[in-house]
Amino acid sequence: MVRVETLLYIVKGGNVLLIMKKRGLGSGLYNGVGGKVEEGELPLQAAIRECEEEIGVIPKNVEWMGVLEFVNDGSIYSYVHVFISDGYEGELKETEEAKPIWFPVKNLPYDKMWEDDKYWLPIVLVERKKIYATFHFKDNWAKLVKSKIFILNKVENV
Ligand code: 6OG
Repeated sequence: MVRVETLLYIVKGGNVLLIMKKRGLGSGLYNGVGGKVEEGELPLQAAIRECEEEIGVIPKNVEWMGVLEFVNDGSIYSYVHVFISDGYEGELKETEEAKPIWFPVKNLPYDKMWEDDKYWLPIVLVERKKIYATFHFKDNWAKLVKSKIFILNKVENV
């Protein structure tokens, strides 16, 4: 089954809130907050819920920034909806799943992040452009072998 997941980045004053993921896929790596979209939920709702569950705060002014398609060993694994937010309500806390940590947007710990992040995250966080991207990994996520990033630049309301 293809998963639909979310990733949310709270960006404030040139810094971005990442989590050190403590369990699940990508544990030991820094990432945005997020997880699976549940039955009957919109990706935006899931992004807000996951943020509250993982670090105890409600993100404000959440904006959709695109979709990432992840393929592992030739099989589609997930579609991840990406969001940014400009702040939050509540008190940040560490949970069993995640530890929140701020980093300067222009100096992210890419050596301790998923290999795809260095290619697309600056486009979203610094250039503030919306994207659709595909990333092909092999050997059970060990190596990124192919990627393509489309910049979305026109909206048609019909
Ligand atoms: P759980 O399955 O533990 O949530 N995710 C990825 N994030 C990045 N930056 N790169 C990837 O490259 C990723 N694959 C998955 C989506 C997994 C969380 O990790 C994200 C979810 O937020 C392969 O519930």
